[in-house]
Amino acid sequence: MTATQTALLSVSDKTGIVELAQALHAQGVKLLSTGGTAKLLADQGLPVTEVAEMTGFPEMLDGRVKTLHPRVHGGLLARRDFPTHMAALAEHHINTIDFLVVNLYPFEATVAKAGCTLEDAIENIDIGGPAMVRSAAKNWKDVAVLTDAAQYDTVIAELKAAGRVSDKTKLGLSIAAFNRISQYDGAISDYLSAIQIGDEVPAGDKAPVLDLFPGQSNGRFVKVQDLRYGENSHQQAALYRDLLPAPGSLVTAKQLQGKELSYNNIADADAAWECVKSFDTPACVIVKHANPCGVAVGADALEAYSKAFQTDPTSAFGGIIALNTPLDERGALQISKQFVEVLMAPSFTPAALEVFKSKVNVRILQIDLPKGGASAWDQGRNLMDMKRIGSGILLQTADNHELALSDLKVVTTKQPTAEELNDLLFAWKVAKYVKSNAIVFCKGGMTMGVGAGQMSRLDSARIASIKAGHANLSLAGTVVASDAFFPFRDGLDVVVDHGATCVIQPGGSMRDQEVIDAANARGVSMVFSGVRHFRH
Ligand code: 93A
Repeated sequence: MTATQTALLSVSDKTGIVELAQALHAQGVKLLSTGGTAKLLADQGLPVTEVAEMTGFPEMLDGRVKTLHPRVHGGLLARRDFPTHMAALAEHHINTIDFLVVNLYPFEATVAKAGCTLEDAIENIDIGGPAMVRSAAKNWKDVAVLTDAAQYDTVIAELKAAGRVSDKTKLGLSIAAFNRISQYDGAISDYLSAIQIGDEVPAGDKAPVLDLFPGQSNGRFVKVQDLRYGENSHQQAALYRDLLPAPGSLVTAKQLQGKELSYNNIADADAAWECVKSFDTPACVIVKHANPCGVAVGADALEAYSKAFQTDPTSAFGGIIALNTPLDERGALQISKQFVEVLMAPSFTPAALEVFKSKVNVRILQIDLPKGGASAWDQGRNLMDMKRIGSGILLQTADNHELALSDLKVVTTKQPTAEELNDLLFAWKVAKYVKSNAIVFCKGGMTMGVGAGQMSRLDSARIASIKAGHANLSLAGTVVASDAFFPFRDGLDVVVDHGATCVIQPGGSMRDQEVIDAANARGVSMVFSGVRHFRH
């Protein structure tokens, strides 16, 4: 080692600090330290200079200002290879600091304790510690920054062996330091955010906060509950919600009766709720296995439900039913005729709840709609969508595109009628929530046949037609929505063979002209939406 090196030690958790200081001292490193740490080291007979003595400034404001001084930050931040930096240090009588050993005020442990007051929490927000850690971590080539007792041995071993700490280790220490600071700041922001919404961040490791997308306002999740199992009984599962859930989202639901929700219940309920809340008028969505098997609008809950049920009574058995409108006794009596797993609505009349009282297994959820109705729907939406893949995660912004009448481009000679246009927009809304390939027949504000999740669009079209047949519904004069373009005319031919008179699809295929010609030849109208709604 050439010039004398200096270490600044300032730790709340004093584990291993004496041994580290002894080892540094044995290597000829000068020791600088803050009040409590300095006292402990001095008590062990180590020669240590207090930071206050070095800066010529006492610790003040009950310790809030201890190390926030240019003598400290100058010593940490100066680049040893920049003559101007070194000259500035010399001019101001500042010595370099080569090792920084800091662990922070125990904010996380403090707020995890029962009865922690806001005052306690605030006093445990470390300011000077993270500031020094950031300075040192930024200047990692010249400063080894230790933020965890588990790092002490490696640094000492390298120092003993080579008289210096390797660049690789110093960079690793810098990364660990920035990770620690971002965790620490995340914990503070979670705690304060939770206070602001009058909620409590559940304490300790029982409810860890997951910080999946640091820096994103909706990237932090708190555990709501463990679930009995996942999609299948051999899988473990838990529900987490956004730290600040959007109004009108499923996780804000109040369960009024029924058994605990299962993993699949929650996934299906979410699909149904997201779809139903996109309608401005009374609507009902029935979901099975993540797909709508019946969707309808109507004058009230009874009418919307009755129409939605008609689409596919077989699949609706054991379904998840979502309404965006209050449920009264008449609607409840009708719904109670079928086996229902989960029933959701913004409100229930007492008489409606009475209907289900004896059906103790029916899970009833009350969920407020986002204020401002479907037009304010974005309030209740996820900004980020995610899918786990092998050793990775796919992230995308959510599919929140909404189609307006003015977006439609009629591509056929025949124009859609006003009634067909209404149904087109309805069908398009539904298709967005149907797994790809999605083909949705609709008429009069209700689904008449839903083909979902097939690997070929042609099969989805066939299945939708078959299902309509099973439900004794006539597809004559229906409109059809296709979530993505028809790659060939065959899909169009199938839906027209079954009676469709008007089709909406994104367009954009190499063979658009072939499909347009087919529509013209068959005397139906077709519009392009210009957007695709794959959902996998
Ligand atoms: O109150 S602070 O935010 N202000 C400071 O200037 C400061 N400098 C170091 N907290 C500060 N620290 C923290 O003090 C360190 O991060 C460490 O956790 C603790 C060590 O204090 P002591 O050596 O007096 O026990």
